[in-house]
Amino acid sequence: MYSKALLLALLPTAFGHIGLWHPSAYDFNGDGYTLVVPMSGLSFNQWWFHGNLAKKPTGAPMSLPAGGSVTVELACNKAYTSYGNQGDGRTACPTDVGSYHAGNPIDPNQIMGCGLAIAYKSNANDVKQEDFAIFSINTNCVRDLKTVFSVPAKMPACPGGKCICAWFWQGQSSANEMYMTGFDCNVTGASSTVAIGKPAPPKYCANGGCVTGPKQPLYWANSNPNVVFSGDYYQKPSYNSKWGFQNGAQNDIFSGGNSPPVSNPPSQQTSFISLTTTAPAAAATCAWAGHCKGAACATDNDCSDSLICSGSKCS
Ligand SMILES: [Cu+2]
Repeated sequence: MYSKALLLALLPTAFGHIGLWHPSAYDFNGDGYTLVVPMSGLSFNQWWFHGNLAKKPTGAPMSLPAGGSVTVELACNKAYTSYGNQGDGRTACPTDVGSYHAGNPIDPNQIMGCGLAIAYKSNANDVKQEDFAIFSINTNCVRDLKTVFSVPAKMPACPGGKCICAWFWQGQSSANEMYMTGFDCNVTGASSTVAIGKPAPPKYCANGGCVTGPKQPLYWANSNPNVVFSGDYYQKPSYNSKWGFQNGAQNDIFSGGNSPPVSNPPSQQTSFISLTTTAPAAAATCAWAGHCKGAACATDNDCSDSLICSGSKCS
């Protein structure tokens, strides 16, 4: 007679789709399968973060090293990841090639790519659809359990050491459906302070007219889509050149970003403001910007280098 535990062990592992597995993910501690279920025809609250906003991660945010790369685990069941005990360490779904939605055997032409998006907010409940910008693409996704994403070198630091990220995918050989796994993330080793620009919705552009610069993820097949899908099987939303996405780090996402304001050192501002003259700032260049030949001055000390103050102007 089988014990209950043995009976459970004999039940087949559920699969059929793919999700991202990491302790930083929303619903990482669920049943090991529901997280991978595709989404189609759902209301916004049902599909956004896969409906898992309340199922907070228990792990630390995933580290995204600026200028480096991050390796994530994609699998049809948590059991096949390094967090389970049924995997081979390589294969995203050892028991079901159909989970890749790319034919059997896998047809490279049906591999649609997948992407990682980031929102510079620390609370997932505050993130809106237009906040997410795709910062990395792997056009050879989904094929492997361990999938590498390059991180743009110019990614700025996250507010309070935490951002909100999400993985997005869809298959070719499947119904019209999308996948989204939300997770906490953090950019490490940031050196730039230029923000990502305002992301725009992507467009199908196999015949030209691609959206350049920062782009939102592809939201479709559910309520609140942000892209126009023709309905053509071969024009499905995809994370590749057909929709304007290049493989690797998305280094063009900083256009339109907000640069920190450039200000002169206080000492220079003070000396300029103290002047009563209305002479315009000199256009000439010298070692001390704003104090070059022709600039307004009160004493020789207001002028750059060897220039002297003559007639209230550096000369
Ligand atoms: Cu599926």
